[in-house]
Amino acid sequence: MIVSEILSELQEKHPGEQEFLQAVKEVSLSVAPVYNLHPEFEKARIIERLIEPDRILTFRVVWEDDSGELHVNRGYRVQFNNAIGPYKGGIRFHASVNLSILKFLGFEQTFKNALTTLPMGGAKGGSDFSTRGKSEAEIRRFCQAFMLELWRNLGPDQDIPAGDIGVGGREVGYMFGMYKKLSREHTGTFTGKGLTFGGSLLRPEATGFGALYFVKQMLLDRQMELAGKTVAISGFGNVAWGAALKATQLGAKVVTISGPDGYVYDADGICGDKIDFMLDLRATGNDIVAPYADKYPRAKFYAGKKPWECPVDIALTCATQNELDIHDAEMLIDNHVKCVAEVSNMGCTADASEFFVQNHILFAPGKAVNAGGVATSGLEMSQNAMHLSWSAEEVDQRLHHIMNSIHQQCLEYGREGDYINYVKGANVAGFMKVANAMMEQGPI
Ligand code: 2IT
Repeated sequence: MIVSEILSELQEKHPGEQEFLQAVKEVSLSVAPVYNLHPEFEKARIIERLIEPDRILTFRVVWEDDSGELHVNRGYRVQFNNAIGPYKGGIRFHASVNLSILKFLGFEQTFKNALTTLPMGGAKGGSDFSTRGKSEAEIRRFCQAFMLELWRNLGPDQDIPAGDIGVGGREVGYMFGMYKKLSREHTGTFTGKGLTFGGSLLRPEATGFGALYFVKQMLLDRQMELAGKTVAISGFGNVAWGAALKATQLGAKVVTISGPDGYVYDADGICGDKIDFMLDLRATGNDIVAPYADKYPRAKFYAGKKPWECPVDIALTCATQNELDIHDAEMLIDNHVKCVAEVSNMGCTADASEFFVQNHILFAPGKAVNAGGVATSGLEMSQNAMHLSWSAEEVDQRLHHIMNSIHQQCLEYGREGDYINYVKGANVAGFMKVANAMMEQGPI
């Protein structure tokens, strides 16, 4: 494989798909050395097949607002690769959603799911619909309209969606309800469901919890402890909440959260009822974090700024893609950051993540760090298939085990002398599993 050729062809075919190109570039640069040791991969055109999704569904979603006006949005499902299991991945509702973003997410999901050790292929879906400022009834009507079109392409062994940005338990509930009605089956076709209808204990917390188990393991490998460390978190949604909760439980001090409006710094630590308050903030639907500083006046709100300017031991991106750039990376390093982990998918820009690796900063990519979310979705699928539910302890134990196994895979494939290159480790480990499955199944 000649990476530059792959990329220039892709660039020519899909010139506007910056996020997708960024994700493909990172993975292909990591895997090129191993790929080139396997002439059979080249012959089977594995990389060319991997960067072309199995299929892309796009559809019109028409919904009525509370004043009787009709609106038209675009819905998508990118079924990226099902070599190792049925399509699995979240649904994102956000004004920024486009094909480039969903292709990057579906591509990343394919390798992430391979790392979980569970049999799940990669997919992603969503719409350029934003729940911000919408009424409950409008959100419900949108979810139902979205499902009316998509449902035929889903199934417990075909494609199993879940939540992502803008899609939480409420939206999954409405979509699953419509799916169930149309298919006349009550199966595990969605994950992140409510606990009364097949949801798994701990799924809401799982991405954040898993991320902290992973970070703890990264630090341990360098003879450091999580307890006593200061942590900057971005975002204040479901993932940030789980990360703040587990970081606090493990003895670290979370000092920031952020929103599109800026960030708050709380020197006392964001713990106890302040973590619960994150959920209240989110529930307002206003997408602003500033009210935290009104409620807790010892905290300070910095309008229009990102939390990466704060001196902290650990930085965790928990909001969205490319939210930490080279300038932020330089500031973090100048402030002697000890560990940076992407909890959001592709949280760092390409130059920022390269900069961390070049400077031998302890740094890990989203597909390893945040895989606990989809892993626990996999555990929800298992429980649904067996028609039973596990205790929170059982799910937590399995999640912990899976995160340690992902860390182990990163060590195995990412060791570069004394340094662990987690980007390379995660990419190569995930790639090898998918590539070998594709080889065994023939050129389809
Ligand atoms: O990015 C992700 O891994 C998710 N949004 C979760 C996907 C899932 O199927 O649980």
